[in-house]
Amino acid sequence: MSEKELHERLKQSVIDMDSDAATEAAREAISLKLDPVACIEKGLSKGMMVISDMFDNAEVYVPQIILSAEAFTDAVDILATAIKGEYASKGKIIIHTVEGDIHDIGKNIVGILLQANGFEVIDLGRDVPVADVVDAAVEHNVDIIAGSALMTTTMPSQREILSELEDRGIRDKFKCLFGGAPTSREWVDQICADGWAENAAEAVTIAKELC
Ligand code: B12
Repeated sequence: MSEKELHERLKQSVIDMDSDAATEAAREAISLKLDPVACIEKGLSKGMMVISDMFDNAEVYVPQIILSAEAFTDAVDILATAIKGEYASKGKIIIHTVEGDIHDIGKNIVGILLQANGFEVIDLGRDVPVADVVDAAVEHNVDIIAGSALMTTTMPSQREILSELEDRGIRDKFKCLFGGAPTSREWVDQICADGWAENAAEAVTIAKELC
């Protein structure tokens, strides 16, 4: 089976909400020594995009999305074991999904790619209160605070993180890198964050610049 065919199978497994097919294709990709990052980006993520569009058009609903997300995550768990990070750490990053927001698929991809590119990544999970994000940044003495927001209603939490840093007098100790579908370069400029990226590959480039 060619690399392209396997990417297509991974994509289709997410669209079909079929966790068994996703894990089987992921295992096959590993045994064929295919690039795991390409499998995520050109296979699974493309499938998630199709499902996202179907969700936006009310062609599928929350229960189906959850099944697609499970298929996606199960396959990523297998592929991630084959992603090798560089030995020397390029910097320390905490990553999280902002308070009030439980969407974590994009955040997880960004975290995996950052790790694969030599960053030490501490994942705080999803729906993380602003104060906990700042506490963790201080405790782990990180270089970058990375935050994901998937809803227009939760984007303001990114601004609150910056306010919390200002209030504690530690804004200059951390670079803040934000992302998520409703965010934009204009948004991070408006709230005076340090970086924004549209996707996981770009997030790695910006993180390198910020460090
Ligand atoms: C999957 C999904 C879900 C799943 C989440 C599963 C999970 N574990 O994440 C479930 C079903 C649980 C869900 C629940 C809800 N959802 Co939802 N969901 C989606 C959906 C269809 C896809 C999101 C996704 O995973 N995309 C795929 C990933 C790969 O893309 P991504 O997240 O954008 O990430 C990429 C980039 O943005 C970037 N990036 C992401 N994070 C970061 C971070 C950094 C630091 C950087 C640099 C870059 C970066 O890189 C990533 C990789 O390339 C979107 C629709 C859409 N068009 O986005 C709606 C959507 C986000 N959901 C929506 C809503 C309303 C909800 C619910 C409130 C529904 C409900 N009534 O219960 C709840 C939310 C509850 C809560 N408190 O959070 C709305 C939000 C509307 C708004 N206000 O903005 C959307 C837009 C759908 C819609 N059109 O209405 N959802």
